[in-house]
Amino acid sequence: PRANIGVVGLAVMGSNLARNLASREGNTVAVYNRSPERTEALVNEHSEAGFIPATSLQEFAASLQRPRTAIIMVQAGKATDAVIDGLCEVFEPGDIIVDGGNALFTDTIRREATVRERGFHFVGAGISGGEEGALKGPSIMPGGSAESYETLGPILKTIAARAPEDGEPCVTHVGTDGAGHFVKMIHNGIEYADMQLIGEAYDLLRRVGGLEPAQIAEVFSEWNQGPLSSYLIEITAEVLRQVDAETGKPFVDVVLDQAGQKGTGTWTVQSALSLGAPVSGIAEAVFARGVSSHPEQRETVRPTVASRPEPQQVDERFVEDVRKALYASKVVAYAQGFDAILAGGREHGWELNPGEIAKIWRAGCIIRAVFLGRIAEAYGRNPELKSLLADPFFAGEVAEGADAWRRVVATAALSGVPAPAFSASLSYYDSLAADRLPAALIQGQRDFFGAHTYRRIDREGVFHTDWSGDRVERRVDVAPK
Ligand code: NBP
Repeated sequence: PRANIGVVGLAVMGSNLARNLASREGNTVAVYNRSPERTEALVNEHSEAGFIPATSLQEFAASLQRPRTAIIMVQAGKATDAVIDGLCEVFEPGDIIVDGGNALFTDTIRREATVRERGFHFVGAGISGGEEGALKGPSIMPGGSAESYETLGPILKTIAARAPEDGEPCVTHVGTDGAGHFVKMIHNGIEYADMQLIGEAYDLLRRVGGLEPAQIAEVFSEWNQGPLSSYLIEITAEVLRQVDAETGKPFVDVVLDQAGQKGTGTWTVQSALSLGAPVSGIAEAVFARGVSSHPEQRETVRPTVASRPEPQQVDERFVEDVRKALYASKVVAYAQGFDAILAGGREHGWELNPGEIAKIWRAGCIIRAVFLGRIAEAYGRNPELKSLLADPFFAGEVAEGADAWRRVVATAALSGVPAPAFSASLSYYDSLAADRLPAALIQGQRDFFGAHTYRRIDREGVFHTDWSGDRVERRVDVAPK
């Protein structure tokens, strides 16, 4: 056996990952795909890679050094289970099976338990960065046992993206069983929020600020030089600069305004809801895609809206205001995302390190940004941080932009331009900052209709007012669930 690593599943992601692995010194890569044509095509097109092709899983297993380490890159779901079963037939105890697909983390928890029973290591690894990342260097979020990471970690370090700040590879052992796929899922949720916030900034600059797409592209390119510098801002400028060859119109004006999704944003929000983690920025981003993709509903409602407001008059300050609103809302989205990560860790018994997670997102993945280095620093300063918004650096940044943020949200509302993620993020910030919340009134309502009881600000204990009788307050012993 000559290969130190194998890849099963040679569609675009698996092929690119295999080529990436083969291009790094010290790796010899075994490759296998259910349909042999894909294997042949890869090996023929990339003879320089020195792949060891296999036409059966037996042959694949025989070509791997022990402990055998194989990365599965097949369609998430049933295909993954089928390949895991197949590998368990031909591997031996102690070997390492890695799922690099986009699995739901609860599936990974289940698979890890089953595979471990059979004596193998199972690692669910979130891999971000799309096709190009797989080929040139992704951000990798492996879960699984610490023991398997001793073998797998050094191999993954050879292919991971490297952070521009310090050259560190963007991979770390995230936590046990499903931790890697969980963190990858939240990454995708944050990506939804980031994209929505950028979309709202564009919409406001255009519809209120009166700028054309090409001008907005310039604005984004300029923003990309500062603290907002990120892959998503960079590609936004590219997309806005694009002109449709057929019509000569801006590309954004010829694309149907119905956003697609593959479901990872929905998973993030569902999981966060179960964890009691309020990820309103991410949720609004998922909802906004949902609203956009029901044209029949939009077409029914649009004519019923009698008068739509004129865009507010804005001055030259507006562009900078939007930048600050975008930045502050982004801080909130990440604060919420990291809260969800930590809540998941508590729920599932993972010792997640938020600073390390921020670090491995600095390159390779879609949300890569200068900003993530700042988040890593914040958790480095205080690993027990209760919210990113409480970190002195981010608190200062958001406070500095707060007036602009408020002007932008108010301007959007008065202009009739939807800005769900901007406004939800601002409300979240104001909620955390408020001296008192109307939750007190809600407790009163709950006690009124359901005798759900409440606590007082001035005394220990649990209380209930007899709303339907004498309206006298009584202390009760146990709060009902
Ligand atoms: P696909 O998701 O299109 O899956 C195609 C691969 O699955 C082929 O190799 C196919 O083999 C194999 N396969 C299927 Br389908 N059913 C199988 C079965 N029952 N047994 C064995 N193999 C089976 O490939 P992809 O687009 O390269 O994505 C691979 C994974 O990476 C997915 O989980 C995807 O969600 C994830 N992904 C991640 C990113 C990212 O940015 N991180 C991007 C895109 C995809 P065949 O050739 O014999 O049909």
